[in-house]
Amino acid sequence: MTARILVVDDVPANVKLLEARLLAEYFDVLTAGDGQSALAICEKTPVDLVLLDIMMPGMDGFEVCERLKANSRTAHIPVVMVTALDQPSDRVRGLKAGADDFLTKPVNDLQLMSRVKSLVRLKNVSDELRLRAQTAHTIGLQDLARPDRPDEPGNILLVDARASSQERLLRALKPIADVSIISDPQAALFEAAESNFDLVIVNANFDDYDPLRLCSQLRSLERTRFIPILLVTEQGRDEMVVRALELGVTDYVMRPVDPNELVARTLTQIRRKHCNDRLRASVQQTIELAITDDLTGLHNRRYLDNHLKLLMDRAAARGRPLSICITDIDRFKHINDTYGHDAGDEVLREFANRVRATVRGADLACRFGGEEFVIVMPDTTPEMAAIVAERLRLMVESRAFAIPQADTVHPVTASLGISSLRADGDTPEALLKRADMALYQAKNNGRNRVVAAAA
Ligand code: GH3
Ligand code: MG
Repeated sequence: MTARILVVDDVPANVKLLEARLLAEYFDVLTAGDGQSALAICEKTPVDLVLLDIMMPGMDGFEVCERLKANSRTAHIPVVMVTALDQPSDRVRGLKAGADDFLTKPVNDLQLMSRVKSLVRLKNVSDELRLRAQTAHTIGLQDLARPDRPDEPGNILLVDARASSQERLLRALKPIADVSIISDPQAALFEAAESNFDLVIVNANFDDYDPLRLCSQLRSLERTRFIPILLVTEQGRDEMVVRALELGVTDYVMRPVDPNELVARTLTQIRRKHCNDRLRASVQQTIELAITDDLTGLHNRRYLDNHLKLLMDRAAARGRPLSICITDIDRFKHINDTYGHDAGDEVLREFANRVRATVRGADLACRFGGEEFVIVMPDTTPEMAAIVAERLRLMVESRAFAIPQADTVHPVTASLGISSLRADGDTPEALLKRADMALYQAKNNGRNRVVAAAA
């Protein structure tokens, strides 16, 4: 993981110390000795994380944080406030100023690295989302270009053996999330796999159960491996924390738990989970958009070009038949000319619906171009294909198409050409070409008919 981290502190020795540790982990480090220059750096350079001291002459850390969060160009940069242990009120102020997390002086390595890595991971996914939103906006896909949504409340599973600590943690978490509580770790694993949690908090307080066992099981199950895990553990159990982080536990808090710290870390993990979920959904959506025809919702030509070869190879390998049908609406130009382009679009949509209603689930229906559609039918002989094509022809002819723009209906017919896979070697281009020639025949023979290519 590489990231650019800005260390802000007015005491040069403190800056040097943090800088050295971060450099040792191969982070890229920038430094600032006061609030003004920190703000200037964040404006000018891409920064992935700010480690911010509170007590500084002139502008203090709270104000720097508030200003960063108020500026749309820097609001997305995570801020970690470096606070003194004996000043719990600083954390409340820090949260109000928009801080994402806290580090306590003197800063220990484990804390430093887990906080930094956790927030840099969050920044990476949210950056990717912002980038995609930008691209989507540029190419006019408003649906994908939604700006960052406000934080949605999270769903937390709290695994905790003791009623007293359950109570205490619940009090801190209730204002920011829906919390389910389970005391038995095995039951918790099932619950996590069954429901949709954004975070599992594991309190390491079981009498004779190793909490890391649950963490590792959560990491290995398909249904739970993307859920962040926050471990709550005893002060001084550093070796357990190190093992937990190695296992893929996302973050930790030490007992006695400071509610503000718990809230900050919980919010970070929930945000990251939501960002990740949206990222995965957006990848899925992008794929669907790339292979779908906008107007009709059928697959588009790009998809057919890629998929037809696969279907043909599979049929050939199994010695199964495969047929395709190209269909073209008759005198479609006339519909456009009479009722307008929008009415034409409406007819295309309805035509696609009738195609969809005719074919089986295993068939592949695509919009090939303007008013031309292709249906690929695996496991279908030429005779069967002729029956399907005839059924579609009738479906189109039998019921006139609604033209809402002119408040009328219009009779529509289509011509269809079919061709079938040759056993002695065939290509998608040749198969399509034969169906296209048959379609041309159907048009020549008077339209509104099915013609099969010669075998
Ligand atoms: P034929 O029976 O010989 O197929 O005659 P036709 O009028 O259907 O064929 P032609 O190729 O002459 O015209 C097709 C028209 O389809 C021309 C084009 O403007 C129109 N078209 C292509 N794509 C779209 C579309 O997405 N929406 C609309 N409304 N019209 C389209
Ligand atoms: Mg036509």
